Amino acid sequence: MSLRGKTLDRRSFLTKSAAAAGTLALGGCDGIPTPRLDKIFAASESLTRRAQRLLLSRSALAKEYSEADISPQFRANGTTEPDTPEYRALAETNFIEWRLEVSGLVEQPSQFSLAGLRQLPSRAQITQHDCVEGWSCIGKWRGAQLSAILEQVRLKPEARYIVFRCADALEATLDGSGQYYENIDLVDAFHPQTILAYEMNDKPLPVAHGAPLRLRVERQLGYKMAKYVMQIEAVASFESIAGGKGGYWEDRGYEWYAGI
Ligand SMILES: Nc1nc2c(c(=O)[nH]1)N[C@H]1C(S)=C(S)[C@@H](COP(=O)(O)O)O[C@H]1N2
Ligand SMILES: [Mo]
Repeated sequence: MSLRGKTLDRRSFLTKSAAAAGTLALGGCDGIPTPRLDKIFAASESLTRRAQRLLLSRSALAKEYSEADISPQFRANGTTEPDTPEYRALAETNFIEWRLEVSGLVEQPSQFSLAGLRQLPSRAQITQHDCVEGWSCIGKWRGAQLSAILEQVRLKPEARYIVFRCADALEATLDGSGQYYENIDLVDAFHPQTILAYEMNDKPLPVAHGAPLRLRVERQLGYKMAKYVMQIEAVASFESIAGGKGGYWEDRGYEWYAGI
């Protein structure tokens, strides 16, 4: 599918330009640097060229590996077992009752069972997962292409981001802002390697890795890859969601565009 007409959030390529210009160091858990936007604007004449290059690079495929490269042990990180009664009940019955809810700026809000997702166009890919904490593992993922889901529910023209809401909270808060969530723009949403994975290494996705469904967005760091996805929402802006920065870790200082 063509990327023409898909909106690209300006922040994302400013951040990328900053990274390309070497003004942005990769953030760890603390002390996340902010890109020097003033310097980037000063270099605005080269922005168009950079933007074009970035769009091209963002439609490129992430490197794929062979079966022999698959890590014997794939580390699990963050939540490894959501502890709500709702999630436990779903897991106990093998997620038969689980439904992915797709809502927001779509013509046809829908619910998908796992069996329903398995009928959509799928993709399998062996990729390297890089966590911002400094470890990497190679795994094989199979799942429904997010583009197929979005084509089925039909995005409204105002939709610019796809938000993923997860079953787990990493931090106990009264207002729900400790709930894990993420979002990506439409360039990533329609990228062929962006899948909602229900299998890992040819087996049903284990609970530790996000059962029954987790996002794979292979051009970015691990924290973008929401596990335990319960709900997908198409939005025009993510400013009013939780801390307003686009995801659980973004609200705590990480970059919204975590390109690798
Ligand atoms: N729902 C949810 N998704 C999540 C996390 C989490 O804690 N909760 N952790 C993120 C981080 S930081 C990483 S590195 C990967 C880890 O995926 P893995 O457990 O399959 O290695 O999941 C990401 N997605
Ligand atoms: Mo991570």
